[in-house]
Amino acid sequence: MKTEPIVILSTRELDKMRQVGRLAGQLLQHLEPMVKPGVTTLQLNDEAERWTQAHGAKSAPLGYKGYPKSICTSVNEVVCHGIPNARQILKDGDIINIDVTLIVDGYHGDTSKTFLVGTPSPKAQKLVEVTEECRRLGIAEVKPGAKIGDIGAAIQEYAEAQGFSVVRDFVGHGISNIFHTSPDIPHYGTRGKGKRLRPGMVFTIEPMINIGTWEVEVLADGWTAVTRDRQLSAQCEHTLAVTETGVEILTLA
Ligand code: EYL
Ligand code: CO
Repeated sequence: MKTEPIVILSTRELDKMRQVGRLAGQLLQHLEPMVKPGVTTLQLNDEAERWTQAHGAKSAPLGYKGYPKSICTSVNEVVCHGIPNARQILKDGDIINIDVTLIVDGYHGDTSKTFLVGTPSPKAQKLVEVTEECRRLGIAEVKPGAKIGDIGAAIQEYAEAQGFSVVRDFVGHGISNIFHTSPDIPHYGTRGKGKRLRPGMVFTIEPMINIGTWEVEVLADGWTAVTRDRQLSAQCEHTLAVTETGVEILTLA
């Protein structure tokens, strides 16, 4: 539970968040054509690191709490924080979330998307579509005066109506010149509960949606989170700012 105050960003800080956010979105777009059967998750990592440096940015995950790589690559039953690996070769039918966070001028842009490798099962494709719709519905709740609980409620209602479950153990987070700060943004919850949204707040919405149980476990490496039933999980993420009238998505390419 984070206890820092929720920061309201200045116009100048928001401009830096726009710059780094767009660059993070562009990195995801750059990696997309590489996501094909036969590529390793380490190749995706190394291209992300090369591109990031070539654009004058830094990878935020690298060295964060000892995390060993530049991006997270979460395949199939991996919920989040999968670690890129030279022996992990993508195959037809996999789904893979690529999660990137860049730093430019001290500010962070955090975004992720789940990609289809070849042709996954119809159920897997539906999971990915529902996860993207969950993010869209969560973002649609963001406006001054709304409550943090409105976001999670919208996501949870839709995910569960589609027969899927919402991960509880990982949440969206405030982000600015700090990678993870207040407020927490749960992807489940109750309308009308939680803190009120105000213009200048910046945070991520990053629902993790599972086919089976919402319960996760962390593998012995200390990072990789997997579904307890080893069924598929998908995720997508944007960094957002609350504006005077609604919301601005900062991590569009
Ligand atoms: C590092 C540290 C355990 C990331 C995100 C990399 C992972 C597992 C300890 C959140 C939290 C990325 O991108 C993220 N959220 O959208 N930790 C992260 N790590 C890490
Ligand atoms: Co992220």
